[in-house]
Amino acid sequence: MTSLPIDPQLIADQNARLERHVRNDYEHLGEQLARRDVDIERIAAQVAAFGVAIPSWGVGTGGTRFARFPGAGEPRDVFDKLQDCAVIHQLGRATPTVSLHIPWDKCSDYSELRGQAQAYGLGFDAMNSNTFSDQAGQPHSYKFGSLTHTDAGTRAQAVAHNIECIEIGKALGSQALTVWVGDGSNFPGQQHFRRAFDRYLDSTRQIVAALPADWRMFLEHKICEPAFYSTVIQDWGSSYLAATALGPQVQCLVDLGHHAPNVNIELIVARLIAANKLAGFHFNDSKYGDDDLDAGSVSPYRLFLVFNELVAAAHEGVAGFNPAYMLDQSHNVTDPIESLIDSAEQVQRTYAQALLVDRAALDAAQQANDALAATKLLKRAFQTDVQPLLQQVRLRAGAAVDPIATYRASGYRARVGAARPARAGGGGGIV
Ligand SMILES: [Mn+2]
Repeated sequence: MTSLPIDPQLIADQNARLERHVRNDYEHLGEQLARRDVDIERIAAQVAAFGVAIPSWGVGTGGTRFARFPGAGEPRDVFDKLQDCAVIHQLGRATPTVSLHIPWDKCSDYSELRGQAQAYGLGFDAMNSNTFSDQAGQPHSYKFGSLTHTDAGTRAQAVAHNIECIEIGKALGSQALTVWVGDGSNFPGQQHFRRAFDRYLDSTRQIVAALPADWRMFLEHKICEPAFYSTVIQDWGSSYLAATALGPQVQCLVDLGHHAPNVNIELIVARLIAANKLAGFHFNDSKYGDDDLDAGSVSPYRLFLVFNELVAAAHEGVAGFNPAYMLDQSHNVTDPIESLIDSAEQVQRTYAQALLVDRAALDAAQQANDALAATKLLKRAFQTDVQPLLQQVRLRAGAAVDPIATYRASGYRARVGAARPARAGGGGGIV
């Protein structure tokens, strides 16, 4: 029996001081929404059922290509990471699953890991493979690619690694594999574009053949980095072509940071929904490129417009619509636990706001070509302060009304700082 990492009595004590305010604010918001013919209890039930996965690598301090500045109590292995994820879920109740990365999260006993997760009330989301860096002792290097490498032995090694990720995922109860490759080129002429894509399809076909019938495979595209001239799965078009060639179990994952500047991401989302090829999301935010900043920290309205498409698809009952939601961020200057609690709340908040869009009125405005009325309907939903609703949902679930304040009051970081001695060294690199 594993006890939860934060004392439930502390949460109860902290909540008791705020409970009356939450009740009053929630009642007031309920009255406001009722005037818009919105039932606050219906929204609260949908928000309570919403979850976004935590990436295991997100609970460690991130870094840039220049340096990494580790914090106290960094997780040392996957069990430490799971404990940090349990803190995030206990306080926020918005993150019921963890997404693992192999080989970073390899361990000797996956049934023990699964049992530990269950004790925390956590499950496992998509598995993530790594063929963008070399591991000690591997026979072939990924310096010039993995699934698309010109050398057949290197491709076979990358395929075998992805199949190993599926096997580990099966032991943990996961049902999806996310494949992102750093393959590409740094010089014009370095790579034969069409042949590299064909090799990608040949390799990924072998991975798809190893997928259990109830699994999905998520293809994650990225415009650049680590290859800076071209990447093999560069954009949603390449991703869609591959997913279409690979069959119904394969879909396209949208990482918000993996697009060219000013790309209309919500339009891509709509296209993928229409084609029944939307796998899900890696939520984060950015100012310049793949910055991996906290979700909604720079462009909350863009995040809202993405959720507007998702809520519209669910509202219209689009067949097969079942996106997976995950955060994918690099926390360089904050306590990763605080960033992840706050980002999960931001995603939850944005979902709630998108649920407030008056769909019938929007349909009518679109039909009548009333552009101003249509855009104001979106703004009205986005500008609604749903904080009392989020607080009420957490209060009812036994989570913290103010999760960051309760986390700071718990002393958790200092506790794990003492229990997890800092490791020496630590080079640069994006985590
Ligand atoms: Mn990603």
